[in-house]
Amino acid sequence: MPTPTPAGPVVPGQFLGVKAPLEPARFAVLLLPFEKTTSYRKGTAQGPARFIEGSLGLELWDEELRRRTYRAGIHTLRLPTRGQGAAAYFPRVQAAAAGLLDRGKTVFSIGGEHSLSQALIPAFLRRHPGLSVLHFDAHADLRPSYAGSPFSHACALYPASRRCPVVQVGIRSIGEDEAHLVNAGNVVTFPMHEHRDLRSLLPKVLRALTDTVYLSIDLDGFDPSVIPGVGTPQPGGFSWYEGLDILRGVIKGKRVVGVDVMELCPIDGDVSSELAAAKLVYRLMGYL
Ligand SMILES: [Mn+2]
Repeated sequence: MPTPTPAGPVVPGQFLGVKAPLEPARFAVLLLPFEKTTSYRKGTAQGPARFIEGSLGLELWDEELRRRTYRAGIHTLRLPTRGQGAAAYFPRVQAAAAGLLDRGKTVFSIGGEHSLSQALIPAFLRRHPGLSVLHFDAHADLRPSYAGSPFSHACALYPASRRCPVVQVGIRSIGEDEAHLVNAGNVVTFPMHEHRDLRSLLPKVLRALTDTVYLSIDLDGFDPSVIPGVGTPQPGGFSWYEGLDILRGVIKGKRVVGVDVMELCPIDGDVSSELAAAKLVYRLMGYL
């Protein structure tokens, strides 16, 4: 466990163990423990709680950025599901995100399953009509519906792809039934096997995005050797530093207005995934 911090003693349930009031915090961490449609490994409902536990293992001083990012203020909120399905829970998610946006917060939403992005992205689109989405994922997630549900994790980006540009990186699993939606319409897809050279990938990604960007990160975009605790792992993902290079490049080159980090599915006895997820969020806050 970390020692008491300059901000005070470790506060359970708070990102990094540091409590900050909503005002004047720069960042909001919105915990969304929603899981209804997982199709392979189950357990992402535990993702947000384990993400918070993982964050307690981090140093508050960011060794790469050489600063204490938490001093900008990070307020942690959770939105319990009360057993609700997507039809009832997603409007609450959208309203929560919109309320935080109205207060000028930079919102990091933590899942939970990736279909939550269907509730989040519209809140950002309403506020930023020129928005585009960087979709970091192993899976294309473009199916209009899957296993009988349009709210499936396998459909996470379909609604956004009908409304705004969606740029996909890390992709290495595409269903035959969604292949016609890849690199079509608003969607620009950079399949992993064709884009192994990151130095040439980043400029292409920046060209495909608009100026204002929402980051939708499925942790399985990283290689399972980096983050094994995901619902549907796929080999051949980004290394830790490759992933950071892409995300840092987009944050530096664009105006990133919101981030979601989805599909953390903890493995009992292995804290590496939740620690990596928490470190990713803290590092992205630092880049911002
Ligand atoms: Mn995925």
